[in-house]
Amino acid sequence: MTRTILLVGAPVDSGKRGAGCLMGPDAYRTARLPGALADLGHEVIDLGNVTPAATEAEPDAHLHALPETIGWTRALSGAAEAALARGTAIFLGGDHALSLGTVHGAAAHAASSGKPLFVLWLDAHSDFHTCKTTDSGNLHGTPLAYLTGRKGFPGFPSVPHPIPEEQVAIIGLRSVDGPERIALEASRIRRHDMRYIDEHGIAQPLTAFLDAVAAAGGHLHVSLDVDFLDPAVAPAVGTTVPGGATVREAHLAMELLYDSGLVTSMDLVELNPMLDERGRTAQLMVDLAASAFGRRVFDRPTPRIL
Ligand code: HAR
Ligand code: MN
Ligand code: MN
Ligand code: MN
Repeated sequence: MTRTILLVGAPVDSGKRGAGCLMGPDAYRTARLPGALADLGHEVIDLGNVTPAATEAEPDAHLHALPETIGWTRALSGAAEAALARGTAIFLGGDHALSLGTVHGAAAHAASSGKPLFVLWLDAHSDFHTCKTTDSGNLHGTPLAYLTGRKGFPGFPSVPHPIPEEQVAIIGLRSVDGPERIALEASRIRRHDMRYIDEHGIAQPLTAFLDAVAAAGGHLHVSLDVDFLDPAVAPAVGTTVPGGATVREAHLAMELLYDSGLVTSMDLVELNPMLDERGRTAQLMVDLAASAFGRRVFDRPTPRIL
């Protein structure tokens, strides 16, 4: 199935202290994401980069760059809703704080289409802190709490369409803070840590989730954090955790997503090109996106000799 794919640059770098994710959108363009998708027959429209909305929010002593992140949330929600009205949206991050906005907008789009929105979070982390529970003060660790409607986000846009917890699945977990663990265990969020993947493979929990999305006739937003991957294959991220997904586990997840035909939007987050090695992480993320939109394993191009 060929689609109209809108690329939306989201150079968000306010969600944590180490800078560099603002270069992510251009790294994806340089690694030829638009061409890779066009090679698969899709119509690809690069909408360029979003800029944060102006905000009157006050800085907070504990929360890093709060006003900037609120401004991004507002701008990206609108950009996501507008892009989704035209086709399938891929958001080129930027750190994971961008999902505060993109999923907020995707939820509005789904609601206006009369469809339930499901969210697949491929991440080492659960990103389930509120502004009150975060120890680091880094807002990239909060989007799933915000989007599921938890309290504790003063100054942020209200969440008129919270994602019901049972419509969220996190796969790849191996670093969860104490308050997140308590909140997760009290929630109906579906979650599979790396031990579960080791024992059962990635296809089983993912297929079960996709079956639920299909049965509900839902839209599906996928949020792919670079640190879902093992740092040995994806070093360009500030929050590496050993023991992540292999190259093939990640590709299989993308291939199953493509086969499902369910993906309506996707975030590519946390790529920090400052930390990359000869662009290999950017290239892997581009290859994963290509798999998610139809590239088959035996169709992979022969790697170029650098
Ligand atoms: N839980 C930690 C914190 O809140 C680390 C969060 C890291 N988040 C991301 N995205 N890199 O998953 O600071
Ligand atoms: Mn739609
Ligand atoms: Mn994350
Ligand atoms: Mn993460």
